[in-house]
Amino acid sequence: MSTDFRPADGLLGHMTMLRIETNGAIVHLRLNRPDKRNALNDTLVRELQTAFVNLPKDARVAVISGEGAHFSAGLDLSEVSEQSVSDGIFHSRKWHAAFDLIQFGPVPVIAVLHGAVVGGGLELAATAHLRVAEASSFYGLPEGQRGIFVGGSGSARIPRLMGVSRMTDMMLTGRVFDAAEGQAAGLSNYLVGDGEGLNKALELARKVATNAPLSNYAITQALPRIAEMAPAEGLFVESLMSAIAQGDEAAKQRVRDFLEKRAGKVGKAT
Ligand code: 1HE
Repeated sequence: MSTDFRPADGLLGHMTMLRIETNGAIVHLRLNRPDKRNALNDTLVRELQTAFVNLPKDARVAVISGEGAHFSAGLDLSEVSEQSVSDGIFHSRKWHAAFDLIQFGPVPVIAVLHGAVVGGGLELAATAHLRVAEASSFYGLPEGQRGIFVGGSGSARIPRLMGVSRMTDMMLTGRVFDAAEGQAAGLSNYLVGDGEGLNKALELARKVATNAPLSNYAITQALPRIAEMAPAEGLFVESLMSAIAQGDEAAKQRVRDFLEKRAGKVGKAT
């Protein structure tokens, strides 16, 4: 991690299971429970929710990674073994609320994956807008073997990455995908060597942070919603979103910059 990052101020600096650091436009949130393989207990899920509600005003991109040898071992099984049915519903709904704030929060989110990306850990990874996987990553959905079901929005988000058929295979048979299989299946956007994930994510974060904030917002908020709509409705929303984005002064300036030869060309370094 670059030394340019410093501990977050205020509330974000006082989490118990999340270590949060900032560097200008980039906020880095680290799941910090390596002794339990970053298993997601109530506190950690609540801290993620609190963090995304309270991101610094100048944040433009968030990066999520895991401390230790694994991204996350998923649901903390010690907290759910004696739950009643209604406890289970409310527990799942808390995850939904927290994870929705990540996917539909104010900034694009990049997840850095390594080691186990399992169960709820994969559900968390699926909330991110981009995923960078290190070679050590492996993906599993052991809910079938544990006698449970996904409860952290995985049934809605994971099939949109890899398809219902692959997810069904993982859940029914306990099939584990390695990093290369995960990349081929659509679970990651970038596959890098071990120890290279954070630098790659930060490189991407710096690029994403240079886009006009309203464009980034349209990409992360409008795009997935339009993809769920019937084409006629989607195209109508698209026309509104594109007009809103174009109308922003930041967009006008960027178009002028290109027309007056001050902006980079596609595929060429600026
Ligand atoms: C845990 C958990 C956990 C580890 N809940 N405590 N998730 C799973 O079924 C995955 C279960 N975990 C594993 O398969 C392995 O731990 C790993 C492959 C991720 C890592 O193996 P390893 O050898 O590095 O670690 P370990 O020795 O298994 O675990 C270290 C400690 O973490 C140990 O505790 P300790 O007190 O004995 O040191 C483990 O008990 C603890 N630990 N994973 C609780 N998940 C909203 S619905 C979502 C549904 C799901 O996520 S289901 C999938 C649950």
